[in-house]
Amino acid sequence: MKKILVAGAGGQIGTELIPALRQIYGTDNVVATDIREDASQFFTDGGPFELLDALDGEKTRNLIKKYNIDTVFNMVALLSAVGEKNPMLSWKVNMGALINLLELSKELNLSLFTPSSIGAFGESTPHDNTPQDTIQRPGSIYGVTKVAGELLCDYYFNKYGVDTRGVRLPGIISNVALPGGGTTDYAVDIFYEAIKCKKYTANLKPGTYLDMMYMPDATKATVELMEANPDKLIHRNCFNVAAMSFDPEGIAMEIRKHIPEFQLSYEIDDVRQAIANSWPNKMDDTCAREEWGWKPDWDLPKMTVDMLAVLNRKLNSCDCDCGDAGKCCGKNN
Ligand code: AKB
Repeated sequence: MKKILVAGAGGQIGTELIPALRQIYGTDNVVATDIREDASQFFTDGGPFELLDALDGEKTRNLIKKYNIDTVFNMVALLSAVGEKNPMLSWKVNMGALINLLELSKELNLSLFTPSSIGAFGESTPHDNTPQDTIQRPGSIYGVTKVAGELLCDYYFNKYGVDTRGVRLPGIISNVALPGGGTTDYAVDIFYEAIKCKKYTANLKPGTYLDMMYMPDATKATVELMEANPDKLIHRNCFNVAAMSFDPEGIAMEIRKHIPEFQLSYEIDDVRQAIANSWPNKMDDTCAREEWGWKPDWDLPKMTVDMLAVLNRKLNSCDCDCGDAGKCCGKNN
């Protein structure tokens, strides 16, 4: 049985990865860690939670030893839009956590999962059916850290034999914790506003197609890659994984099938739009399918039905203003 530590467990993905991992490997075998004390509110099953700044190598080493950890999931990251507000902090956090965890993985023989992102691609990348191995010249600092991270993880595997693995995640849509500071955040927010206010103002233009994925598929990709037979992995850092691709009009049309009066308007965020323009419309994930059997379970129609059902229940007890429904009701309540 794996003994797992998740760094950055209080983020959008970590909050759902922890329960998924605990269901598979046992509650006591998965240690949730986060720099924020209030992150512990997400984990109410009695499993271990530790306060940890993943940039603190000494404390991370102590926790890894204390819990006999053999596998680490590194979910620490400042996302793309917030990274543009403070590029130095983005570099410090994203690279600092990774290099600490790589060094500890080398020293203590750990397996290490680190997600990359569609953000690892840039303007000169082919945008349609973006290949696994292609040009990666991102224009955002987030993208720069993701490419550097992919290269570092491969370096540690090739030079030291560290078992590093990762996927290039699309925008992740979930009904538990909200994303914070990403370019694809609108695709979560739109559901809260559609239910609460029957209208939404998108910050990306119509025609801005991006890869997206429902959270259950993101946790499935993460777990399945870490369980994959290493002999079959030609690539390691990182695999394209795709599930669906849509623009703001596409998701609005899908929501309208359930809320016919839903209205979409636009107020473009120039920083997010520039980032989104440089990202793929849709990635080719053939290598993930061939090397470890990746296959998504959720497409846009199926996800929309589930998101609306779950959020309808959640928002029933939540009194919020239009334009703020996501932030106000988006907690784990
Ligand atoms: C972001 O928008 O920054 C993230 C991502 C696609 O990596 N959701």
